[in-house]
Amino acid sequence: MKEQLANIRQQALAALNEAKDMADLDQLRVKYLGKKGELTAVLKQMGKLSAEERPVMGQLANDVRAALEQAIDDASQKLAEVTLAHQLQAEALDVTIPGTKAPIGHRHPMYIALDEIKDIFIGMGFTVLDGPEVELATYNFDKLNAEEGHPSRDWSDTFYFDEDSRVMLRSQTSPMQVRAMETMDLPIRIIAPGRVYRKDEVDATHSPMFHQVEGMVIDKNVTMGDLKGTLNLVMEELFGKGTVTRFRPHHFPFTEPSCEMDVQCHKCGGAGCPTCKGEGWIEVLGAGMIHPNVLRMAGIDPEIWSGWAFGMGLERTAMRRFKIADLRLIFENDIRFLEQF
Ligand code: 2NM
Repeated sequence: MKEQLANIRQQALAALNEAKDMADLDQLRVKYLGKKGELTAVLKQMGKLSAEERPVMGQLANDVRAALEQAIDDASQKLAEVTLAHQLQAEALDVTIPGTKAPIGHRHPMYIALDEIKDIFIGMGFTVLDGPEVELATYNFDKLNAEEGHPSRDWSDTFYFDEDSRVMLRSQTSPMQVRAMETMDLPIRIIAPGRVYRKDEVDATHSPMFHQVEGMVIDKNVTMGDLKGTLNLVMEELFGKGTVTRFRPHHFPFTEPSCEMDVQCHKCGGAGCPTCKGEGWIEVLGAGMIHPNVLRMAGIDPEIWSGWAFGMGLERTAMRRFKIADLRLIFENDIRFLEQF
């Protein structure tokens, strides 16, 4: 029996030395120390021993058990250390490696253009106004001298909310200019950018919702010369020094006289090319001297005060500024398009 115990001890220690992982260790623990293990099997034979031998063998068996338990503990600890060391190496984190950049968006090209326009006007002392997109026809038409029967008041052109054509989606931002005339102290220098709505079919140059920037100045002794000088400066800032412009007579109900403003084509210098459709000029805005009726309806005496106003399409301005060929690109928000700006 003594020999059996010595064998178990020797074999078990040798096997423990070979153990590769915790599963191996568990298997060995069961094999040698378990209820049906080899050491237990030997102990079961103790009954056959004499009374003198029994305590000696008992002691020896306990020594073997203690030695194996200790060896298993040691091996287990060593395995844990090795596993941890491997893990630490495998999962090492180098905090000095630059991180992966999160993709960051940027302003939409149309709002880049709008911010440029705002900066130009703010630099000249204008205030930027915001206002409602759902408007009263009174403010959108009547107070702007567009009488009943004016073509733009037609149901085929305007989004109305009610049968009586009283409430509508604004078709221009001028109602805000009227509100400014009614509420602000004179003199006034404002611009009014924002969304406007017209019943147009979508194509390369039209959309039922688009953006406008309108603006106006009301002061004493304001003339058409102020209108031309100011707008010329704006175009130079927007399209570059030396930008050539021209003003053509036009008609709007809310201004008299009225005009449209062109800039000479930056591509061909006025000779005519695809960009300007062979014209040599590109239309940029409408403008004029605010009609005395409009001033009077807003409670401003046209004998004392005068003013000029303009309105320009923001999409078209952004398209010119960034050489965008199709209006629909502005609204589709395709990342591949937006990333270019
Ligand atoms: C345009 C063209 C010409 C305009 C006039 C006014 C107001 F309220 F002062 F009368 N606001 N906007 C105006 C003038 C708008 O858009 C093409």
